[in-house]
Amino acid sequence: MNALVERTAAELLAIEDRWGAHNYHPLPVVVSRAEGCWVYDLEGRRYLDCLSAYSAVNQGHAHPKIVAALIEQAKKVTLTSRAFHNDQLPLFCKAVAELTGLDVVLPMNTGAEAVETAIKAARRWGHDRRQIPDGTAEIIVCAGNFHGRTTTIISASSDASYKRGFGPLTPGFVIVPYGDLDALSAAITPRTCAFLVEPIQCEAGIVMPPDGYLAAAASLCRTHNVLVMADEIQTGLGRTGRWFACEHERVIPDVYILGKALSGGVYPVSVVAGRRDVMEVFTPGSHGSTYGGNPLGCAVALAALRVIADEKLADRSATLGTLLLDLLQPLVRGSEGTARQGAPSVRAVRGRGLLIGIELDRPARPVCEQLMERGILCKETHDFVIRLAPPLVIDEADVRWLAAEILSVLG
Ligand code: IF1
Repeated sequence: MNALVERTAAELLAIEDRWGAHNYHPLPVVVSRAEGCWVYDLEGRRYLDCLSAYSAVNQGHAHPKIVAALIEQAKKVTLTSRAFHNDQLPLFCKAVAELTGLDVVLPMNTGAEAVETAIKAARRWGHDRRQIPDGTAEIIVCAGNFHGRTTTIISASSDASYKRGFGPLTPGFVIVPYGDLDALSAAITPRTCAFLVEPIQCEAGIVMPPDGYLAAAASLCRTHNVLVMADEIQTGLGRTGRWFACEHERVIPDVYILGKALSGGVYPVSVVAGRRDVMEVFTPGSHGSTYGGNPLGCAVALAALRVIADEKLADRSATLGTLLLDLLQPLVRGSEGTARQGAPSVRAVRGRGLLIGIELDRPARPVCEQLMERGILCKETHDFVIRLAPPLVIDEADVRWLAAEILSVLG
């Protein structure tokens, strides 16, 4: 029990294996320190972080301005509950509303909680504003979606491994193929209250819908008075080269769901931002969370948003993402009309901004292990795709080094 005893990585792995639940299969690296794009293991080896905690650390690890905000606010007040007001929440709500172009903001903590909040908002809006009988509202979601791990959210998943044995599940979700406008159109009924969608499906393997899909889906939904709820928990806040991935198609959804980088990886903060008529369905006593909107989280999030703006991280993501995609082109067979051979195992390289997937014809895990040996941490998604999503503060030299290492491992 003596915390002062220094443990080796092998000892820590053994302790975690014995005492921790086995709901993950992490790479065998034990991180004990991180700064910017780099994480350090117990022996002081450094690795380029190409996961960024699933895009929570867009601003880079331990960003000094975000950490300073955390420390300053922690010395003042950390938690009041919503039974009282605090002096950070109003400014945070205003900042998120102005950023998203939406009217009203409801803070929660984790992504899944924010998605749950959006689901409740959509159903009650359907009931109160569209006279959909209580208990019959439908929300359309896409095959391959990932919106979180709660019992209701996994009910909307098309992935059996997320659901097995966890029933009874929550009814009211209709699954359509991602990127298929006709299927969406056919699925809309008088009971449909909302369409919940990721502008790019990350967990599915950085899957991008056909150009124009999001805009056309949004206009279809508008025609039928169905809410568009964009889950930008992973794609938002600069990751794809814009503040929000919806902007690539000039879509402003009725509801934005944000989390992860909203606090730069420092402290969990999520929000639902929505149109006034949607968010007004929440009246006192109908929804809440002990930690939601706490002053510590709000101060951290305000600083985290300021960093994205001040350091122009969305632009940086666009520029460096384009560079990285270009540098990876030799992996792609016959690209740009050339007779290029490509890398034998690579099926496709795709992405937007610094959110890039390399799809292989074989399991990606061994490649991730090889990259780890070379000082690069990335994580496979859905077995065959390597996800590259470094912090947006990465510099050009490191992008070039990363590309060279990947070419050398896969080439
Ligand atoms: C894990 C995946 C990524 C999300 C979107 C909601 C949530 C997430 C679009 C829920 C969370 C995380 C959770 C994390 C792994 C990760 C993930 F592989 F599982 F799918 F990023 F791609 N909407 N995504 O991506 O947010 O409640 O976790 O705060 O370990 O499960 P959360």
